[in-house]
Amino acid sequence: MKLSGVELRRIRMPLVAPFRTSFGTQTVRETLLLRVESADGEGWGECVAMSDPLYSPEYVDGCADVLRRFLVPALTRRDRLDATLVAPALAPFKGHLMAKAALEMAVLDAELRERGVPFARELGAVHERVPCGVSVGIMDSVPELLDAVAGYLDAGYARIKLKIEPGWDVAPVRAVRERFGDDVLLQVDANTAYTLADARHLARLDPFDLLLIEQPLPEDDIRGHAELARQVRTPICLDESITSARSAADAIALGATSVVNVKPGRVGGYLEARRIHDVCVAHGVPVWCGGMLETGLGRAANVALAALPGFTLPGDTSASDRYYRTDITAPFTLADGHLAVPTGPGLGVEPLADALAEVTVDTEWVAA
Ligand code: OSB
Ligand code: MG
Repeated sequence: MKLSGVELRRIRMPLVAPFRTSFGTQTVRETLLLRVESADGEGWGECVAMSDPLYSPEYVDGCADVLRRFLVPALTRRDRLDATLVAPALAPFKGHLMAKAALEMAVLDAELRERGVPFARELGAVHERVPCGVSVGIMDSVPELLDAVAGYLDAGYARIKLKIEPGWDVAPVRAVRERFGDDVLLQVDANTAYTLADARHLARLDPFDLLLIEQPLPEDDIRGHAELARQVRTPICLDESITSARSAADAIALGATSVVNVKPGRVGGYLEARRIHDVCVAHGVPVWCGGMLETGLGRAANVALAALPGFTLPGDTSASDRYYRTDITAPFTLADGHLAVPTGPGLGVEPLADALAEVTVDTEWVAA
């Protein structure tokens, strides 16, 4: 295909409840959406960067800037583009993986719609539905947390992930185990809030039989994670540290991670995400699909990815109503703890014009 241009659309969606992690509290999701246009149709991409560079160096305004000035022009100047050519065309520009991922997602959606192929089939999915977990933010009190977890378990979520930080770790985990029992699939996510000096403290989570502890240490501390893995029984799972199939292979080889959180936005797109899946399967390392509070667009693609055979743990692929009162696509709803993998061409979902208009803050056309 030949792109005629790309629309950058900024939206703002209130979250149904504040979401607190070790890096801050969010009450609104500001998201950059991309719509690529060619003579044969269009495709949608969702950029997972947040308003502030707290999870990774990327942020919404920075993504819009690099897309408009460098990434979009590198694609619109090509006469014959397909999704496999996007990453190589953008490779000269360092970093900016979330901006690149959004652009590749939009081109892939456009291409697959044209070919009549669903995302899931293109990626190699083997399931029609995927079991879903939920990421539960840090709360002001343990009773408040227990109420939230009770609600999610009643809704049917197959796994609970508790956000933790120093001062909010052993006590909430113990309280959830005491109240809901040992059968609940339970894991924690520290978003880099600890150091190796906390190893003995983190070992106090060992008795609670957690599935994993996600990203306890800073993202560049691979060796620290390998050392920590020798000092605690809970499996270590890297999120922020894994930015490519190569970094996944390295972290596995070094013993820094025995489970991997795959987030397409963090690694430059769905095609690299699939390569990470393949590397992990080859090493016998289980993977699961992370989330970034996506709208229905990103959720559709994540659910397709989560249906690949190596995704053996429930993902942070929660239903639309866990995040938003009104999604911009038909809502993803939980049935028996699962979300259905979309079957239509491309993402298999589209923004609903009224819902999209309602949350749009700004649109900008970047012409070829
Ligand atoms: O670390 O997995 C994370 C949300 C925003 C940024 C980082 C993370 C998260 C979540 C929520 O844990 C995942 C989701 O439900 O989308
Ligand atoms: Mg995480």
